[in-house]
Amino acid sequence: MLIKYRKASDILGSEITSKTDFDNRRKFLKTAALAGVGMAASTLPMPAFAARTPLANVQKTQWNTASLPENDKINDYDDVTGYNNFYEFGTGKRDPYENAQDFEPTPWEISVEGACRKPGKISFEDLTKPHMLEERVYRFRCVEAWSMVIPWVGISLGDVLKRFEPTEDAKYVSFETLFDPERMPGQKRAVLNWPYKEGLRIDEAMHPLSILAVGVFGEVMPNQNGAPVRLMVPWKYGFKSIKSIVRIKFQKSMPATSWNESASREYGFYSNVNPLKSHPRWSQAKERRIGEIFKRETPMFNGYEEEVAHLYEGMDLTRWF
Ligand SMILES: Nc1nc2c(c(=O)[nH]1)N[C@H]1C(S)=C(S)[C@@H](COP(=O)(O)O)O[C@H]1N2
Ligand SMILES: [Mo]
Repeated sequence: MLIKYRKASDILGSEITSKTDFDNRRKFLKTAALAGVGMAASTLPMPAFAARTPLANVQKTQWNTASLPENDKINDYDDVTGYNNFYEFGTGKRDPYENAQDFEPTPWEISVEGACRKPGKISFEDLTKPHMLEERVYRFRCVEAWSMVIPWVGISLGDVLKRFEPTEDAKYVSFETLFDPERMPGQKRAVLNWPYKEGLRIDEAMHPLSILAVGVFGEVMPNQNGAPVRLMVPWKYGFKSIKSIVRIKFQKSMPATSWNESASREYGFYSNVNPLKSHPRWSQAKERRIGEIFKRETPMFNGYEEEVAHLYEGMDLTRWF
């Protein structure tokens, strides 16, 4: 058996419950929240939702569990899927879990445009079809100075991009999340310039660590984590890893990004994890691993320095933050 974190058969009997049970739980959670009952994410009951489906053909790679240092333990499933940032479903850490359950991520299409010879639309099924899915256990560092270790399932972003034959003009790649306020109710409030937008330099996008993630813990991506497909670039702050992608565009100029548009002094285009460059309102030198009490030091490029430092040779990373 390839995936050993959490088998579908373990989940089926014990946790998949009826819609009524689920609604009752949601009511309970709301009441508990109103009553100010504090609960750790990991003690909350899991709801039943369509996403608890195992993925087939997942292979382990050099980035699987075995490659992580002893002190980097995979976070609990309940933390990975219950403590999220996904403003399309609310700005609280618990909101995506609570509000994204009814989101329907199928059918799904991504439009690939711009400086490439073969632009077009690609369905989620076609996107993932020719690839063997890979498990990649990555450290994940949010700009808010918390972190987790997450076993993603994904495909190489570079392999996908090459299918569209980018041209010489493709210096950057931009990404956009679905814009549909009826399905993503957080978009009814102007907390960001919707749709959520992100971007990478083409060499960053083509780097073997960059993936399009379609699952976690060997299962189909839960809605709150960015179903059905999201970016995962582990040496950058978490907000670069845009969720629920519907558009990818090759372009000559540096793409606009939602967080940079909202606060350019705080969020630059590169957003590489850098303990030496403070956020204007807090230090980035340390982080709290979710599930731990004491802070850890944040490593340069989130610990992926050996793999990615060459991409930024000669650049002043305090200027290009
Ligand atoms: N579309 C979209 N993508 C997004 C976000 C968001 O609000 N909307 N939040 C980002 C931030 S700040 C983080 S830390 C990660 C969180 O990913 P996770 O919830 O799977 O841990 O998603 C990123 N991608
Ligand atoms: Mo974040």
